[in-house]
Amino acid sequence: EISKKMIEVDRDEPVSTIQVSAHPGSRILIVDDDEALRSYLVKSLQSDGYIADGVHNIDNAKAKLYQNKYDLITLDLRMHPQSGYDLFYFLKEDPTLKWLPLIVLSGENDLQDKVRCLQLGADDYVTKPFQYEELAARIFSLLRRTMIFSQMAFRDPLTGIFNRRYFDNQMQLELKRIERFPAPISLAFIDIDRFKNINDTYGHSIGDLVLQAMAHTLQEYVRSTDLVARFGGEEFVIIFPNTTGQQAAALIQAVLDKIRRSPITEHEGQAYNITFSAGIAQWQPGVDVQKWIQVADETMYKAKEQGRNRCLL
Ligand code: GH3
Ligand code: MG
Ligand code: MG
Ligand code: MG
Repeated sequence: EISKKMIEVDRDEPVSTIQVSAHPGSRILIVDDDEALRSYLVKSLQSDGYIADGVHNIDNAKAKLYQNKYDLITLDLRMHPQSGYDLFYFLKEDPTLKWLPLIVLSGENDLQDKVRCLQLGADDYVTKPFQYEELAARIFSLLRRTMIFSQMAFRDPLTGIFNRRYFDNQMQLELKRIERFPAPISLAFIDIDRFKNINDTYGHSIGDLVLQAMAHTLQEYVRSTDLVARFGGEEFVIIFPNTTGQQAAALIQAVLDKIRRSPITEHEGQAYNITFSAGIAQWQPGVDVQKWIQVADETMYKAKEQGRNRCLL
């Protein structure tokens, strides 16, 4: 979430007291071989509300990037004996890290480096020495731009939940994570029953309200670590990390029980009821993303065939 407190600058205020609010909880990786600078940045960013990690070489940076999901990275170009460019190329070649917001910190105010970095996909370039306030402000601004962009690119405009594109990305990332840290993970594929009837009977805009309410209800039931996305028209998917198929099925069954009991939404005094059919698939070793989705989808179709209004594992 974007912090509402924006930068308040009084013209007569000394620079050291300018308040730049952080995007609380954003995770930042500082890659710099200068120990003093690195720990100063980590400490300052942490006290501004960020989660900040510092590493002194490229191998440690790669390890960190696989362990955690970062929102931004600052990269020192001159690291001995390595060149920051090596990590730069690595980031740009990995599809899951390619768009990670990147600020280059360089010891040299070198025109060629600046142009090269920005052309290769750096989002910003700061020359050492710099004031912490300037870097903090650039980090703030870059995170804000990234958040606005990802809201547009990865959210479904009707329901506000994640879209298919984000879901596909996350599925890839989750499988990568599972390879390193094995744990159960499950997927739910949910399709509203006879949704066409809702549109045909009450109109498309009531259909839209139902979809919004459905997204809201799913979101309400899952944990914050679960990911709800709109897969297509009246189809929703949920990724359940650290969850067995049985556990995911129990949760979806609870949602189904709830919407059987009470209307999904009300509008101008009229209540609307729906049911859905769901298929759950726990991931199995050797199964790729496409196959995993296919298994959940086929299970959902079985639920339809068996009379709808049910959840199958
Ligand atoms: P089943 O139980 O077999 O799933 O039947 P169904 O009617 O739900 O399935 P079908 O796939 O035939 O119909 C889905 C309908 O969802 C058709 C389409 O018009 C409607 N739909 C898709 N996206 C939207 C949307 O954004 N808003 C509204 N109101 N309707 C949508
Ligand atoms: Mg250096
Ligand atoms: Mg459908
Ligand atoms: Mg349907």
